[in-house]
Amino acid sequence: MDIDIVSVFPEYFDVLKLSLLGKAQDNGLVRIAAHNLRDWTHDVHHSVDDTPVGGGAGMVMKPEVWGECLDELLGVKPGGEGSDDVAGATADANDTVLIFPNPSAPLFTQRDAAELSHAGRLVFGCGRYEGYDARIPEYYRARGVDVREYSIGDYVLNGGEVAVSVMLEAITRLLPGFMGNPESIVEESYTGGNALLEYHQYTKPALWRTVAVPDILLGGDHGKVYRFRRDEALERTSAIRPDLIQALDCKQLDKADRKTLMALGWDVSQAHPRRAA
Ligand code: 6GU
Repeated sequence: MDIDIVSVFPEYFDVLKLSLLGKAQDNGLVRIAAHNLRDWTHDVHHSVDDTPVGGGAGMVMKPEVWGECLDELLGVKPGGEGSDDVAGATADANDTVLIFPNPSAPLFTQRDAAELSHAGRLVFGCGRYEGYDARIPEYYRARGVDVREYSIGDYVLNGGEVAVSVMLEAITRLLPGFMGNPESIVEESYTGGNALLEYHQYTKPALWRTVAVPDILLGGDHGKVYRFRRDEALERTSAIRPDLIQALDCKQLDKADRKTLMALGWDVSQAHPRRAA
């Protein structure tokens, strides 16, 4: 997978050389290049932003600089002012996705990470300040580029750099050959259609200070261990993320799942669980 990141702080992405993502680059599984947006400016101040049209606080990233940068990275031939040339997208653009982190966009989920792990090339554009001119994604979308905007959660960051790091980690760990143990991906929270939070994990010793591992996990009865963990996952999800319980497909729940959910106050007689009256 080829990854390009555009930012006014490209050094921010030096950390991607560490850990598993660093190893994946050494192995040739991914190639990551971080570019400085200011390299595409022409003025002495290397300015990338300007005041918002219509007024308001802060600064907005200018479309011209992003345009020159993205035309080059995506191989899009610029269509000038009033141009109706919309056939400029690159030949290999069909496996390229252009992604802008944006706190006002739809939430980035595991489903998006899984889908994007199949792309051949990802180009991330990090906004700073109050955001970027809305015509940038609009323009490239109109030229046939697959453009996405995502938020990583309901809180505000100073720029897209951290959000890009988060999305990149979620996407690249799903690449075949990235993880030492691919099974650990299958069992995780949010994988598959019926997502639950994970059950608690323990290692040895069975008694640490005052706190013991639950007896069932030490008994060696795999059926009982499965049920214990499944019930714990249902209980924790019900308490912490009831929205995930409401999204479950009741048809995919077994009898014991239903019994546990009913005991937790859920009505499981319809397509999806609802709070029992
Ligand atoms: Cl993608 N960008 C910024 N600046 N803040 C955020 C975000 C993105 N997602 C959540 N907060």
